[in-house]
Amino acid sequence: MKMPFKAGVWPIPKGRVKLPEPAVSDYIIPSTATASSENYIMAPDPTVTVSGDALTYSLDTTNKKITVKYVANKWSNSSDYVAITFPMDFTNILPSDTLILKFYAYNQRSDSRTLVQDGNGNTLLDIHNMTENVLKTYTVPVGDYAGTQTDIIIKVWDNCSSSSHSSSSSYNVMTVYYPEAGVRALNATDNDTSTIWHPSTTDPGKWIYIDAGAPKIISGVRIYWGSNVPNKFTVEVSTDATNWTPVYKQTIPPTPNAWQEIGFYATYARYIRIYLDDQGSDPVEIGEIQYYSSLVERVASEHGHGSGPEPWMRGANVRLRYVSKFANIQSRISSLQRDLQKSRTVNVKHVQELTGIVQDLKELVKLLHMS
Ligand SMILES: [Ca+2]
Repeated sequence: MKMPFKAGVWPIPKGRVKLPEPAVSDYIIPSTATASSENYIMAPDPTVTVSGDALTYSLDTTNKKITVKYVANKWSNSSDYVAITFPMDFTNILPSDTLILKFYAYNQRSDSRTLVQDGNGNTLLDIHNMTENVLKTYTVPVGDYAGTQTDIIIKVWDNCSSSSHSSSSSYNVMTVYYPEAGVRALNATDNDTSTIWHPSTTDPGKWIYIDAGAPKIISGVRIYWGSNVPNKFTVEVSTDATNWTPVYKQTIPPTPNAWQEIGFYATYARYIRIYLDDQGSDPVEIGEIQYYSSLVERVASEHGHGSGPEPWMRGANVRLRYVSKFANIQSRISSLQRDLQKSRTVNVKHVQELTGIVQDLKELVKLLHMS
């Protein structure tokens, strides 16, 4: 049984670097994730109805979006809105699944409102004054609807009652994208432990990987497991998302609904994959994946590489370049010895060189014993 990494326990094999145990704040949330399957469902085409005459819409079934617009020189009141009804089929979703809603507000009025309801009139989201000119994504738990069908209704309003709208013929109010329900890999990198990625089946060999954005020296990963945890899993790293090297294996189930921190020898990688060797009886649930790199880079930087880490590659193992800074110590000592034998006197240059060698040796010893 392989136990999780504990700082100070592992010896340091030649050419490998052990780094200080990270604090929670040292972990980095990756911006993207990719998985072996993303079993989500896209909403079918909606029916759209207009209440009042201050708003109109265009339905784009190819790009899966609806654009709601103001009508020139009209103003609305509370009964003027566009209602977009998506007949959602949640038959195959799991209790942990979510509904993902996306909106883009263009020239949005400050008194606007967007309401999301289920088929029974229960409110799922009620957004006022949505941020303009930014794609906004909202995630709503829909586990209560698992195994059922229900409408998801999105109502776009303008509550303006006293002033006229733009004098241009019309301008965009709001683009509403078709909702998606189920699980996406990005659920594992949204900084919310309650939104979860899980594989579509319990077959062995399902996986999810995160992207650190660029190759970095990485020495740890932090996983938030949901209710269903694997019997066996492997953490792997890669620089190209094609060739994977295992850095950690576990053959006992981790604790459900909890973070697990896993440390490994510093390695040069961009992608970190959680490979599920044995899921057990239910699809494994992963709430978040974060990686540990910043302190590694800081250590490298503190040892003469201010521009960032520059690793030597030896397979998946890493030899930091700052080790090479000390590689010529032996030849410097030999050179100093030869010089001293030749001159038979000790001058300031000799003392300076000797001091420099001792300084570098001290630094090297400190680095190798770091824990
Ligand atoms: Ca999440």
